[in-house]
Amino acid sequence: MKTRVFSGMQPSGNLHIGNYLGALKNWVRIQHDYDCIFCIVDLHAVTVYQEPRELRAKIREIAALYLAAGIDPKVSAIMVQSSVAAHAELAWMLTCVTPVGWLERMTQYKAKAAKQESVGDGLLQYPVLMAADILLYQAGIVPVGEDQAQHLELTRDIAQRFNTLYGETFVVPETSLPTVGARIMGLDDPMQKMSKSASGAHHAVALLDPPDRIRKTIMRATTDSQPSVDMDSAGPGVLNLLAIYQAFCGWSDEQMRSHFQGMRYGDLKKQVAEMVVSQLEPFQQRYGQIVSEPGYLDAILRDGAARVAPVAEETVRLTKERMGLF
Ligand code: AQP
Repeated sequence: MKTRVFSGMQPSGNLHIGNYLGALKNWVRIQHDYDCIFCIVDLHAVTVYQEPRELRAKIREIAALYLAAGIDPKVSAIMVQSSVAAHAELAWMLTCVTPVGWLERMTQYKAKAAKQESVGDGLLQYPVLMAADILLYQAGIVPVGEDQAQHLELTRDIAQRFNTLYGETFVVPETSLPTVGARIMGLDDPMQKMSKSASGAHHAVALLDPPDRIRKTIMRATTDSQPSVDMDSAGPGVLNLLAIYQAFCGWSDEQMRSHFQGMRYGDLKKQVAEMVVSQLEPFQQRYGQIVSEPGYLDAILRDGAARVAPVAEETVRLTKERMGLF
């Protein structure tokens, strides 16, 4: 039997090249080797306010982006988190074995809570829901970007704590990070990770940005005071541009060095921009075809939910039995 893989993205804001290089590209690569479930985690998105009509549209947009990237719905299940009620049910059971101190230590919680006047409980509970998403399907591998590694560690801790308290119930999952592109940084500020919720106009390249905008954003990227690339002393902005190029084209470190060493920053940016444009153009064409077929996406999402629901229900049944619930 193939090892199960679970991963997801929040339908909050526009997916960017960080989401693609950190996670989605990896999903496409491994989908034939594992039993994959790729989720649109809408219950996570509502940990901060989402305008309902926009959220409904975003869920379908993310599904179309998964397909455009190359996820094959005949091979992998694509589903929406809120369409399988067991996610929320298991989350409650796991909440009851999770010390609040574990959640308060999460760096993403601290960063997001610091930006809000009144912090919703959902923001604190977010990693428990994420643990439920993964443990519900007894996933062995979770391919994510580096920003989610801490949440994955917490998932492992929650699974181990539950297994110790109630007996072997959950597979303890492994994190899978890409070797290049695990943490793409903001183009306007290479000390911050590229993020959907960041506000800067030239912070990120969104997967659906038109070529002109992609070029403009990359040409404005923050670098440093040196004139040209020195692979041994490059600052974070230049390293970020090189990482984007390498993650898209798959070159080795040696190929990168022999191509870019000594190149002027203006030329580096032009080459990165053309690489991103050329990779996203066919992707955007496929996206256009997918969204032009009425009913296609909803049918895929219904099918995905129907495929995974029996696994989820069995895990909830087992968890309830272990806990002595009715
Ligand atoms: N900058 C990044 N570099 C590499 N991988 C990244 N991921 C996110 N940002 C980067 C990976 O993308 C997947 C989906 O992320 P998410 O939708 O769960 O949200 P997130 O991790 O919180 O990403 P964002 O873009 O920063 O969204 P907001 O601003 O809404 O919080 C995950 O696998 C993540 O690791």
